[in-house]
Amino acid sequence: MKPTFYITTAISYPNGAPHIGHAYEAMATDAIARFMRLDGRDVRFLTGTDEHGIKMLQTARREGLTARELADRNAALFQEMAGLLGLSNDDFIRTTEPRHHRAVQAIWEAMKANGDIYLDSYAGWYSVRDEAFYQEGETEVRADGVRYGPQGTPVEWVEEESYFFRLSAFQDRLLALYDAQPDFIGPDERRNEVVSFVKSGLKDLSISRTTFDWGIPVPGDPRHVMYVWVDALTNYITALGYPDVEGDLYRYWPAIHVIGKDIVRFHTVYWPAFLMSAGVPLPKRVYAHGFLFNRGEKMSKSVGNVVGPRELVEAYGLDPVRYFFLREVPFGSDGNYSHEAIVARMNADLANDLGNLAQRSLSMIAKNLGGVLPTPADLSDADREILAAADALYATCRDAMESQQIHQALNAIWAVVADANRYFAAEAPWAVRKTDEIRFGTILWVTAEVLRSIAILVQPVMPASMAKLLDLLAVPDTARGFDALGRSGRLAGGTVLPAPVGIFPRHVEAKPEE
Ligand code: ME8
Repeated sequence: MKPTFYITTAISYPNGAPHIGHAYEAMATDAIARFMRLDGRDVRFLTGTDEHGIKMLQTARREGLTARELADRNAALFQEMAGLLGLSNDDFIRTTEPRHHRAVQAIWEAMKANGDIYLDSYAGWYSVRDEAFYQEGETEVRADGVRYGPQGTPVEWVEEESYFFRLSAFQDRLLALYDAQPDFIGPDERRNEVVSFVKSGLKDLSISRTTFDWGIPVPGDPRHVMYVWVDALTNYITALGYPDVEGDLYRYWPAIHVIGKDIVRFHTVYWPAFLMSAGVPLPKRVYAHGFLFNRGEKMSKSVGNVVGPRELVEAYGLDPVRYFFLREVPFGSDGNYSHEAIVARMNADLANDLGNLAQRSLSMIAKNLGGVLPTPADLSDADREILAAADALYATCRDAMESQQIHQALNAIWAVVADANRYFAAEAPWAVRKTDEIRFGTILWVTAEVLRSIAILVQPVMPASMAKLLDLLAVPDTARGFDALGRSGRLAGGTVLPAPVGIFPRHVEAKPEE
């Protein structure tokens, strides 16, 4: 039996069309899911939409729609984005589905049965944009006279009857969790923030609202709908069949949650506390990526610099977009993107470094050897060295991907791409051919074999392009998993290769119209 691996993205608010921040999180999570599948895990990858709450309702009103109409219209755009980005998700959850309704009511009942839910009244600050309650000390009144929360969004005063979750009772258990499971929160910077937030003291959390009805009703008291974060977080277990914890899908729990840095508190304080209360085992890890900025500016509709995922994919192609974001932005840090930066990576890393190496070596096989992969003769030190560097990549990538350091895996791979280019230039097969056919064949075999390792390992990030490269190397579908890396899957001399074609076109600027 394969070991299971469960990974999730945050579920997005469909109060607008998906933006590049959503796409980034989805592509990164997809790359990890694909990596683990190729590495022999039984993977479950979940994404979806978070459709309830006051933010959705307010946006719908502004657009003259019902909340459900808005949710239906925009959830379809998120599903479309999953197709556009080539996501390999196994499920797409919408929090308006009956299966979710049932799971959320069940977790509420479980928390209540544990004595952690009580009725009182709430008076405090609320940010609709963050769907978050804040303590007064976390807010500030700015020069414009408006009071803002810690994420820079306006807060409003809320006063109403509300059910509360006894979060204050979980402070010690949460601190013990962060202590016992040091990699529960990553990166470390985020972990430190959470630990100090929890150490500073936790207040009970208001978890229901009475002033609107776009949400899941509280069991036994339908005047209240549940706080959208109780609802949203539960999606991760709904999708495994909760409350049927004996069901087949439940074997995938616990999860690794990939989220953005703005929602760490919900995932690492509230969520584990809800689960402890409900008697559900905790997630394995919560990893927060950074925010993407268009040339350093935060993307927002008001600033008008939102470039949608579709425009990016249409302009540069899917695989280059996936590669760009995952290589350029250390996963966990904020990052910038711009046309110039994307084109630079496309042309240097993809077209030149990897694309040209493949094109030049495979063309020599086609032209000089009738398209038949040569059999290597004795290996030189240089051959052995470059093969060893390629073989070592698996362990390096595995370590990096186990800790969500996608960029480190790509850095290591492209260091070997650079080595392979140096090897190819130094061995000068085009000159060797004239004096030593056998050595010529060996150089080309070694190069092809290095390309094979690279193509197998890059599949999670650029699935379509690497499928093409593996086709050019005549690697059968059954030999593209990580178990075929290294000696066990070496290319066999004598194999007939298909005619080489380019994998990565250079990006050429369109000429301005005369
Ligand atoms: O927070 N760069 O939904 P959401 C990178 N529904 N990531 C970004 C980003 C940016 N500019 N903007 C947003 C929610 N994100 C909740 C989640 S989970 C149970 C509920 C990330 O649509 C953000 O950090 O506002 C989050 O992880 C995801 O996109 C969805 O954001």
